Amino acid sequence: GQKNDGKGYKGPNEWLAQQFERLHEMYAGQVGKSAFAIRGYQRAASIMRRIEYPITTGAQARAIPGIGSGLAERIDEFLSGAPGRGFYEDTEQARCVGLFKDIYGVGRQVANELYRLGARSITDLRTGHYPLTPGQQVGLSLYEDLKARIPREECKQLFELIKAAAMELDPGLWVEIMGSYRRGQEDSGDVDILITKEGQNQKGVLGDLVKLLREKGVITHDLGAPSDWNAPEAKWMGVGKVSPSSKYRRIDILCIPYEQWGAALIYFTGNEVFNRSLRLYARKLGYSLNQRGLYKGVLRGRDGLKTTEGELIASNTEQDIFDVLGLRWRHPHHRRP
Ligand code: DCP
Ligand code: MG
Ligand code: MN
Repeated sequence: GQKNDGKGYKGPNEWLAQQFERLHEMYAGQVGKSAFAIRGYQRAASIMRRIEYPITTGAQARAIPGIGSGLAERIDEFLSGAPGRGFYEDTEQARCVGLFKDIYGVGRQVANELYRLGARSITDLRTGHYPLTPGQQVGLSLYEDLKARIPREECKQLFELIKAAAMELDPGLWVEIMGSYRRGQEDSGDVDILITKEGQNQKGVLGDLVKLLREKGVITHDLGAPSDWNAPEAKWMGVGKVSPSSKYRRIDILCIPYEQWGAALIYFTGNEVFNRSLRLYARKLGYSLNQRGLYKGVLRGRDGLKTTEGELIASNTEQDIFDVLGLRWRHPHHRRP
């Protein structure tokens, strides 16, 4: 081998080592890839540098401790120049799209567009000029925080701050924490809050609540305001934190009419797959279930879309709805498909 400007000895497999390093860089930070596989490429690079004889086939490398069949296949792909996994699937574009999709408000399509416009990293997006909506800009600026899971205890603290503010406005409000927290999960992606008021509509309370929480520093950013703050059903989406030194967290607040409490509880508790299977089950019995209630006599066109609303059968409590469907009430912790 030859000397390498002071950095050490370049062995006969330096080129292979660099191919593995390139794969490792592509994978690092990509969602949905196992950390084990990613580290495997890094390890393979150092093994390539340690081996003192030239490696010419994957089969030959397979005999080296630490080189499994997957890595041996990559070696054959590198050597043949075949468009295998290392050359084809794990392109820089795939890595960037995987990275950008983790930004709140950015889907696959926008992620691809950002790549096409030249962005290759979160820093590129932060320092360059890219066409992002106000919500996506919030997502980008809080990227690291919003990507993190929220520990159960912190969900509870946020819920209690929100509930206390709601009680200040109106002690007659019902405030509940929903989503993955209600299903008992140890951590959550966001905090989901459901609000109603017994006997009457909670019209207008959402706007007052968001304003109050903003003054208290609990709410810091808006991501989606309702088109009509005074509608009987209104949803706010945004960001907040339990204290100035804690992480920014996603928060959803849904306000609904009192009569819809049970149906909204089912909907907002989820999970999404459980909801879908419950709706399908209701449909098989001739009903229609949505976040407002359980309906009978809903007429559907050939496309399956509703042509009439039907008659409301149950919506006040979860039990009412499960009863009509002939199902035992299912504890939220067991609401998986
Ligand atoms: N929901 C649904 N269909 C959707 C989105 C949501 O039925 N397309 C319902 C079921 C979810 C609930 O709303 O459980 C809350 O939505 P989230 O996206 O907040 O999901 P989770 O709270 O279940 O999980 P996470 O911890 O990721 O927030
Ligand atoms: Mg949630
Ligand atoms: Mn949510």
